[in-house]
Amino acid sequence: MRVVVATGNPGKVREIAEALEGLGWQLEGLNGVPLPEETGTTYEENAALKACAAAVATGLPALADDSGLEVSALGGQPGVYSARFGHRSSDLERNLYLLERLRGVQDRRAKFVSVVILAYPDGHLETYRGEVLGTLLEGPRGENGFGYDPLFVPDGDTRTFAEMSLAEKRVISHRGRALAALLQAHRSGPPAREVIRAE
Ligand code: ITT
Repeated sequence: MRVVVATGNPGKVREIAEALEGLGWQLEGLNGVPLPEETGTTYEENAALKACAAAVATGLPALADDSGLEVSALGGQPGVYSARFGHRSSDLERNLYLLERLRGVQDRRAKFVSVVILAYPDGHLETYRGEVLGTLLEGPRGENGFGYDPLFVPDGDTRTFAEMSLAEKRVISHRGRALAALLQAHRSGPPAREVIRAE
């Protein structure tokens, strides 16, 4: 099956390609198809916006991820607004801004959430969600990954996501968990659709 990966984030592309290798899908880039503005207020809404736009524009099934970091001491912020946190324009600036907001704060608990949606050109959607709990360091560690990875230590580990390989991060991460659910559902071909019959 040819599937468009509807993201402009190269870090997500790498993780999605590595996680779905076993399916034998032919993953394709956006090839100039623009992604819509993320006007939703939930991960599900924004993932659906991106996946549907790409599926309609290309006529192919399209996969999108909407994700974010929810920080306990900030009441769950930045959440769905993680990519624009503090109106900062780079990962480095957003990490510095987050550290600044958490300066002197004892409660370092945070949660990563990922919602992956596979949209078909006929409008059918499959939705998968993954979460991981962890804590935020007081300074960055590690060179791998993207976004807030250098600050986030998942529960049960001592390394940040940026100190892990793609495969190590996949086993634990929010996106890895959402993609594992997709992989499981597609183990023996596309999952059956629920049929709603009108009497
Ligand atoms: P697309 O919309 O084009 O997919 P994006 O980066 O704008 O790319 P989102 O709108 O879903 O994606 O924003 C999610 C942000 O949350 C992302 O930019 C990172 O800052 C952060 N984030 C999500 N998953 C992450 C991960 O696995 N590691 C580190 N940061 C992550």
